[in-house]
Amino acid sequence: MNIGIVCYPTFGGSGVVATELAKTLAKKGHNIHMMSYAKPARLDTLETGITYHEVSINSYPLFEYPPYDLALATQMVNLIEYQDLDLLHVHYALPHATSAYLAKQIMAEKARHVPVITTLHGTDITLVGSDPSYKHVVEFSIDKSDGVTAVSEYLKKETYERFNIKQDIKVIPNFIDLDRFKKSNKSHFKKAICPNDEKVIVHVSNFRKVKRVPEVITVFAKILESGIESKLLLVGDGPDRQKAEQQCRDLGICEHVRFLGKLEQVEDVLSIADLFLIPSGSETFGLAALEAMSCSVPVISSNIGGLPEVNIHGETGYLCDLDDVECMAEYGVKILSDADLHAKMAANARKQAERYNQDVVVEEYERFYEDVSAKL
Ligand code: GMT
Repeated sequence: MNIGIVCYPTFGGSGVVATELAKTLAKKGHNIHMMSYAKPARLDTLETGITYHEVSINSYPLFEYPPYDLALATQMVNLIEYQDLDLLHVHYALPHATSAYLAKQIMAEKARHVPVITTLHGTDITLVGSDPSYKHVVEFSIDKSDGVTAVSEYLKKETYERFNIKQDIKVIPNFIDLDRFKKSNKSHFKKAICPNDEKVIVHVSNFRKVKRVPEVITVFAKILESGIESKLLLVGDGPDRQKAEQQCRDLGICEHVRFLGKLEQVEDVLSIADLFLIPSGSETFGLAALEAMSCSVPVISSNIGGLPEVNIHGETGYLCDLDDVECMAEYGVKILSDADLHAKMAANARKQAERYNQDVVVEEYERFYEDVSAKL
């Protein structure tokens, strides 16, 4: 098929899911055309079978807010016409599903009917999409898509609760490349970071408020206090980075904490990790947790959103109530001080990740493309 994929170009979340999907579909022989305002972080433009089309906006002095959604709709129309797209698959409803609806209507005027599939990821429903300033348009655009998928059962339920959506929503979970995300020997790296063989605790996120980075540091400080020699590696960057650095200074634990910034090869860091922390205040799936689990790293997370679907309490790690840093620290100490428990949970984590095998999940998307196209 000739497939148009639209996403945000982010290092994590929906941008990564869309890009990995594009790469896998291209390997299977589909022609993929990706659209975004910047090159998606995990996309190599030399990859065969994928063409990246940057959406450029003509900014005119009149525009305080240049209309990206219109430029994107125009790009979609161009690609449907000139690349003969069979289908548009947009990731993150806002504004992608709206631009796709517009492009679809324009093409319908030319008697060309192109199905639109919208994949809901999370904040497009929970934080941003349901905001009164966007809600009507997001609701309409999702409902007008020819196929809608959500990345977890939780997100599906949440979408029906927050919006008046009549469409069926199919849950197709996020997925993982099990060959790339697996524990590999990085002993040189481990030695450099942990000269005294300290335990390694990792957190990966975009450092937005919702990720609770200050809680990660509080939990780590408590684990240190318990006497477990350990290091905290923080991967990613974002609004709460400075606050987190200040907190480390205030607690006097800077020498044990490393801010690694945005990284391409997260699996290298996960390969030396003993524990992964994700205490988020909202999380519809928790792709970062899945990446850790695939590298055989037990996870301690909050018990909200889609996280309990991915991280199984007492098996692949532990779940705690939101903001309960005592609970997270206690479980952290428990896992890190019991080698047998750690080994069991590490093995379970990898086994659980295997349920999200990229090859299997991408086939689900292909079947969904066929079903939706056949109905049109
Ligand atoms: O906040 C983020 O992590 C980014 C956001 C996005 O849409 O890019 O992530 C959402 O989608 C991810 C991929 O499906 C999910 O794994 C995350 O749980 C979800 N984030 C939230 O719900 C906060």
